[in-house]
Amino acid sequence: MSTDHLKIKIISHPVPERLLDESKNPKPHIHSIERYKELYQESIANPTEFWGKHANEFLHWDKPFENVLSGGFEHGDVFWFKGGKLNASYNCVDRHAIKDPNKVAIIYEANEPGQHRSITYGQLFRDVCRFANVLKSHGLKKGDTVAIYMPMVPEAVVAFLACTRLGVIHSVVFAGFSSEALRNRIRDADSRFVITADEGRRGDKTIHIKKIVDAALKECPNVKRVFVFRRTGSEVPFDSSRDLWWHEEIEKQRPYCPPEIMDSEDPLFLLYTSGSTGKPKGILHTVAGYLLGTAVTFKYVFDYHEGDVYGCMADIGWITGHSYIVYGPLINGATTVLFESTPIYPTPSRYWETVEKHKITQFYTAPTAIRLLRKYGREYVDGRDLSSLRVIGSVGEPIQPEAWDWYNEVVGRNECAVIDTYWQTETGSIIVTPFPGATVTKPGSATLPSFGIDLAILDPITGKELEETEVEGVLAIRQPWPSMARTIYNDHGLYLKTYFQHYKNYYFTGDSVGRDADGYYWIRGRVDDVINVSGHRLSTAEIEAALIIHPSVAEAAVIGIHDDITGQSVHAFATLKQLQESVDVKELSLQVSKGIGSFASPRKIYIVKDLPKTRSGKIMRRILRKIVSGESDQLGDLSTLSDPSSIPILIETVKNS
Ligand code: 6R9
Repeated sequence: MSTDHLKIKIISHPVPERLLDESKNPKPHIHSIERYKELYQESIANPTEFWGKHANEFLHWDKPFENVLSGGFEHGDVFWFKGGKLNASYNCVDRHAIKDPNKVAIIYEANEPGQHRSITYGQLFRDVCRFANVLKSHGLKKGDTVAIYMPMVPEAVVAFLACTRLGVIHSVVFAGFSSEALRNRIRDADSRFVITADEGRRGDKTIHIKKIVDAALKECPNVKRVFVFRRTGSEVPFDSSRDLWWHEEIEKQRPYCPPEIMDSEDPLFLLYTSGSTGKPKGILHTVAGYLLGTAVTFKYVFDYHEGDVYGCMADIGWITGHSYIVYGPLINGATTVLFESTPIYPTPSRYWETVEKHKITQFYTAPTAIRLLRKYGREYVDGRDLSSLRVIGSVGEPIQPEAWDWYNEVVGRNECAVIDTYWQTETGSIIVTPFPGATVTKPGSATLPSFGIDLAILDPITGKELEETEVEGVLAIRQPWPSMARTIYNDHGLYLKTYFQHYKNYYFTGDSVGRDADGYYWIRGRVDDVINVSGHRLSTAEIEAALIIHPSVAEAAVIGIHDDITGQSVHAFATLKQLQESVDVKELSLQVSKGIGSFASPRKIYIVKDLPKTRSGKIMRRILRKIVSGESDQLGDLSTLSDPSSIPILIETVKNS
């Protein structure tokens, strides 16, 4: 598929001058495209030297490693930093607490505005040690698994780090999953302990966390202990033979706990991904490689400098929260914001008030939030002092050029680097991204590979590598990188099959991609989101980008439906901006014809109130596909859906149109 039609409206953005003005800002670590290319070349041509050097610069080793890399994709036995020994919590906390105990580690922006507090590295150190001692006193030891089901409170971070201090593997379950989903994840990982809270608060909603845990545990006989952090103080069910209050337990413990010294390749954590079919996969990351990958990308991709205040709005229950709220920032000794609320509580200005109040320098969110705020309009952003911002980032989905432009102009005031960062739970850290001081950006493109990421575009059918610059295909990676997932928990066969057997000698991302004449990468969406109409290969993301240009459209989701003649036909769903009652669907069709070509214009357009989304904000096109195909009775696993009540309305709308 050619990208010619997009080039007309895509304007390249140079690095904002303000970022390169050393009288106003720190000099970017990667300050020119030449510097990027030099480091990138080095990282690909000589990964052993590149990563060996960085491993010594970014991590504290209790015993130095003997060998940088061994093993490979074929058997899935990649092994980084053999012989090395280290501890994650020591690296994230102790060394910074020793150097500067009063430096703020975490700014907790609580759900209710005005209720924020800061936790210094010194305090974090004591809290982590105390809670590690609690876990230890109940018999937890290296190699055990613990489920964490917590709201966005600093104690959640303490729980992560206390586990890693003991070499206990944490398996965080987003505190929005149902009891059934939680139960499946506890059982699959064989977690013996659960760390949770009484309740959570998000916007004007209360999440009955403890009740959900109790329901899940009815079918988890192996769980012996539940630690309950008191977040709201409401009365909750409490089984005194099993449950323990966090605050009572830590009182008993002293604030020092020696770190368990781990091997480089020991497991660090498990995180379940919400795969589109079948049961969720427990992605396993290991200590040294994961920490190094997140540390290096955090510093260079966000251009982190001492004194910055970094704010990632994701939830710690997702990989973005793990890598870029907790591990990446803390390894670097940064100040990281933990945001408990929603972008629209109590008003759609909440993000920007938070940026203003804490003088956030790097801000990281998802396209779904950007589209939502764009729908409310710029008056909620204007008037806020956002001058502290240097870098504004996006992750999770392709970002449509329209949303990118809005983010750049309204939030970034054309003075910030906009970084569209592409990566996955499995990659552990960012793999395609602009670098703030170096990369010319193009709205909608995640631009260029990160260090050590050896990208290839393959023909999806033949698996042959497409060597020319301007090609379309599926995205794969040629060489191992430190933060890649090492296995799927208890199913190494599935790991090999999913990532390494589709295309021999490559890691397969599952995403389709285009590369333009400048070598820039354009992520089109998951391979199962690609539509083929009469031999024209179309991406759902691209059609959606065209639809969202229409002034009435807030969000769009596009799917391919089987058609005997053309192979597939395009069906589109759209939600309208606030105060828009209706829209002429012919205009929307025209928008797609104009943007891409009439072959891409939807056979049918449904105007709906809400789109089905996962709790992390990804549109679930699989559900739309089933509904339109008349298979509403076979919607499959809905456990990751954020609002199941939207489904019957959707079915009705489709039926009536
Ligand atoms: C970090 C995260 C991974 C999938 C990935 C892709 C999509 C993420 C993107 C993007 C286009 C970006 N994705 N970032 N697509 N542009 N900047 O989201 O991990 O939840 O595992 O999702 O998300 O399809 O394959 P995860």
